[in-house]
Amino acid sequence: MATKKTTKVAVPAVGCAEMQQAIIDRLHKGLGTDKDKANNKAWWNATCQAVNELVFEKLTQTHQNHAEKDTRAVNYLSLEFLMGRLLSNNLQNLEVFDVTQEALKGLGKDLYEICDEEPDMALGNGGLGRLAACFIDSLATLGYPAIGYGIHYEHGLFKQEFQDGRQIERPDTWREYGNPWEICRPESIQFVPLYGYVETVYEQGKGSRKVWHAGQKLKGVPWDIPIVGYGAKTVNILRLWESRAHEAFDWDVFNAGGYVDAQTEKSKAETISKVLYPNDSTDAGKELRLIQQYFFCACSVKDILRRFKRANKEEWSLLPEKVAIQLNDTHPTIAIPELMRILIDEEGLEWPEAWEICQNTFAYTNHTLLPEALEKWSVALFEKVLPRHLEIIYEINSQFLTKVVEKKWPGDDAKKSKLSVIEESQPRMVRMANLCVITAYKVNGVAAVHSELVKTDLFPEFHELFPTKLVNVTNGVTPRRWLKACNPGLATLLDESIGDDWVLNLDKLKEILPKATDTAFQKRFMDIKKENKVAMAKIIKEETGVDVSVDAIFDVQIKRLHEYKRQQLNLIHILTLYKRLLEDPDYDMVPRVFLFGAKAAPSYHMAKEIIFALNKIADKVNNDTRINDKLKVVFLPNYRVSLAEHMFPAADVSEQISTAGLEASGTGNMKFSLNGALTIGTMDGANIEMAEEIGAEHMFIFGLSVEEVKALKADGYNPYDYYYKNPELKSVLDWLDSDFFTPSHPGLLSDIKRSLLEWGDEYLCLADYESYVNAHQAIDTLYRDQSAWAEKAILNAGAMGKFNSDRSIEDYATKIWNLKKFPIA
Ligand code: 26W
Repeated sequence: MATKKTTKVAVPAVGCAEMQQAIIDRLHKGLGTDKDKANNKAWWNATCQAVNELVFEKLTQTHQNHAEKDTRAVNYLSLEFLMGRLLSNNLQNLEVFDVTQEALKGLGKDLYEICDEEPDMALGNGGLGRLAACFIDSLATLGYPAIGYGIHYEHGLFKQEFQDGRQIERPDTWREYGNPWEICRPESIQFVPLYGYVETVYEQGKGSRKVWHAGQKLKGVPWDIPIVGYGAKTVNILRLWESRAHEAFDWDVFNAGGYVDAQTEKSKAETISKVLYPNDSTDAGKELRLIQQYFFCACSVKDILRRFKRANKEEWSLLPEKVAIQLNDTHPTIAIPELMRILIDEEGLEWPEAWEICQNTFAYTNHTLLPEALEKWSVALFEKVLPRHLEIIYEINSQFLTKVVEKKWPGDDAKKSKLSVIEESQPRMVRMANLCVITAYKVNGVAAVHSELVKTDLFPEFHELFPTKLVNVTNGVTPRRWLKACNPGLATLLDESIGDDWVLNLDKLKEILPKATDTAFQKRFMDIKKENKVAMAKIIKEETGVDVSVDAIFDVQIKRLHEYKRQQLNLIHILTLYKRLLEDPDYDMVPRVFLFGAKAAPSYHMAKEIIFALNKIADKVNNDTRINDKLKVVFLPNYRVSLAEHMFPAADVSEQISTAGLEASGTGNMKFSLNGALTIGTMDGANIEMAEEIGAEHMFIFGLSVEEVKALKADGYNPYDYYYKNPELKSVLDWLDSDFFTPSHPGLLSDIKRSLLEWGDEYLCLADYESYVNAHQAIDTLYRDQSAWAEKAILNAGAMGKFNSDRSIEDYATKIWNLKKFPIA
C-alpha cells in the first residue's frame, strides 16, 4: 500500500467541544428544547443551525469579495435543482464532517441517523435537475462567482408509492415544518406583471413606445440557499422565487365585504410556485407552466439587472461583460424577450442596441433530441398571458428571417418556415428552441455524440448559418457527493492509496490504475463493495421485505422511467433468465439481483405499465422456491437522490441501455463507474466517451450504433422479424399475454408486448435483444473470476477523471462564459 500523501491538511474550523456546544446552544436557544427532550428531527435541525453559523460567515465574505471586485458572474437559470440533502454535503464541504460526527457521538447521537432525518430537496425531475445541482457545487468549489436561479416549489417531485404494483403519486412536503437552510430575503422582492394589453403611445418628436398594461401582478419572494464549495473558500447562493399575491389582502375588496374573493386571488397567485411539473420529456403545454416559467424568469432578470445597476449605473453596453445568463434547456427561454422588454420599454434603449446586448448575454444548453420534449407554446396563449413578449418575439423573428435567412437562402420559403420561431400549424405555435438558438451566442449539447447530433439532425440549418455557435460540453458529476460522501469506504481507500486531493482533482484517480492487478488492493476494493451491498440489502429488506444475498450480482437500473431508456428491455432479459431457470432448475448462472428505481410521469401510460409489470414479475420471481434464489427482482419505491446515494456504491452492474442516439448524455452512468460498477450499455450519450476513457473492452457494450439505428429505421424496421426468428424471445413475449404474473387476470401485461410488436417497437428493443442477452452472459462469465472482475472495476473507477463536474464547469468557463475565479483569500 502506498503511503498516504496528504496535500491539503483539513483543519476543521471548529473543534469537537465547540461543535458540541454550538449544537446544544441551538437546541436551547434556537429550538427551545434540550438534549434530553429533543427527538432526532430536532437534533438534525440544531446541527444544521450550528453548521449555518460557519456557512453564513463564509457567505458574507464571498458576497463582499464579489461586490468589491465587481466580478463578472454567471447566472444559471433552471426550472429544476435536484439538490437532495444538504447536511452531510455541507459538513463535507466545510471539512467538519468528522468533528461533527465525534461531537454528536459524545452526545449519544449517530450523525448518519441525524442526516437521515433530512427530507430530500427534490426540486427537479431527473438528469437535468441533478446536473444543475452538481454544477452549482462545482462553481462554488472552483471559486467562480455564480448564482443559481430557480423556483421555490412548495411541493417538489411527487412521492411514489406502489399499490398492488401500480405507481401512486403523493405530494412531496419537503418544507412542511420549515427548512433550516433557506433564508428569506424580503428586501429583494420583485413584482411580475401578467395578462392585460399593450398600448402604443406616440410622443411628439420621439416616435412611439409601447406600454404594457398588465391585468395582474404577482409578487416574487426570494429564498436563498447557501451553496458551500468544497474547502469553503466560496459560498454562492441558489436563489429560489416564491409567488405571492401582490398584496396579502386586497383591502378594497376586503372592505367591500369580499374577504373570500380576496383570499381566492391570493391563493391563485400562490399556485404559481406550488408544484414542480413532473414531466421529464413531454411538454405539458399548460397555462400555469408558462406562467411559472415567466414568473421565475422575470424575477431573475430583474434581480440580475438590479445588481448590475448598483455597480454600473446605466452603462447598458457593459451588461454582456458583467453578466452571463445560462439557460438550462428551453424552460427559461422567456428570459430573452423579458430582457428585451425591460431594455426597450423601461430603460429606453433602441432595438439594435438591446438586441446586441441580448445576443451577447444568453447561452443555451440543449438536453434532449426527443421531438416531444421540444417546447412549443400556442401563440394564442402567449397573446393572452404575455402580449408584449409576443410582439417582441415576432420582431426578433421577422428580423431574423429577413436579414439572416433571406440573405443566406434567397427566396427559400421552406427554409424560412423551418427556421421560423413561429410554426404555421393549427394552432400556430412559438418554438422556444428556435428562439434560443437565434439569440444565444453559444448553444451546447451535453456529450460529444449528442452535440454532433444537435448539429447534424436537430439544427443543421442553424449550424450552417452560425458555424461557431454550436459546441459541446460533456456533463460531469460532483465527486464530493457521488464518491466522497456516499462511499466513505472507497473514499478512505483512495485517500490512503493516492492522497486525498482526488476530491479536487479527479484526474488523480488514474493513479489507482496500476493497482488494478494488485491482489491486496483488489481485495480491499471488493470488500468495500461487499460492505456497501450489505448496507443496501438492509435497506431492501426494510423497504420491500425481500431478502437478497450479497453474493449475488447487484444489477441496477436507476433513472426516470421512459421507453427510450428501455427498462422494458431489461424486463424481457429478466424473463429470459427466469424461463431458463424454470425449464432447467440446474441452469448454471451466478445469482443475480435486479434492482430498479424510477418514477414515471403521472400521465405516461406505458411507463406506468412497465413499473406495474416489473412489480408483478418481482412478486412471482421472489416467491418462486423452484429457482433457488438465483434470481431476485426488486423495484424500490420512491427513487430519489438520497436513495441513489446508497444504490450507486452497492452496484456491481450499471444498466445504460438506451436506444443509441436518444440519451443525450446520462450522468448516472458516470456515478456507477466512479463507484466501481461495470457498465452494460449501448454506444449512446456519454457511454461513448466513457468507453474512450475506460477502454470498451472493460465494459459490456452491445447493440446498434447511432448509424445502425438510423439505417435500420430508414430500411423500415419490423419487430416481427426478430420475434419469429428467435424462439426464446417469442416465448418470453408470449408469456406476457398469460395470467402467469397476474393470476386469473390474463392480459394485464399485454400492452408491453403490443408496444414491442403491433405498435412498432419505436425504441428497437427487439433489434438489440440478442446482443443484450449475450452481453449479460459475458457479465456472468466474468463475475465467476472475482479477481478479473475486481481488475475491471478498478479500471472503471480509475478512468472517471474526465466525468467530473469541475471539468464540465471549467469547459463552460472557458468555452462559453469567459469567467474568472475569485475565491476568498
Ligand atoms: C418540457 C418538459 C421537459 C422537462 C425536462 C422536457 C425535457 C426535460 C429534460 C430535458 C429531461 C432531462 O432531464 N434530460 C436529461 O438531461 C441530462 C443532463 O444533461 C442528460 O444527462 C440526460 O441524458 C437527459 O435525458
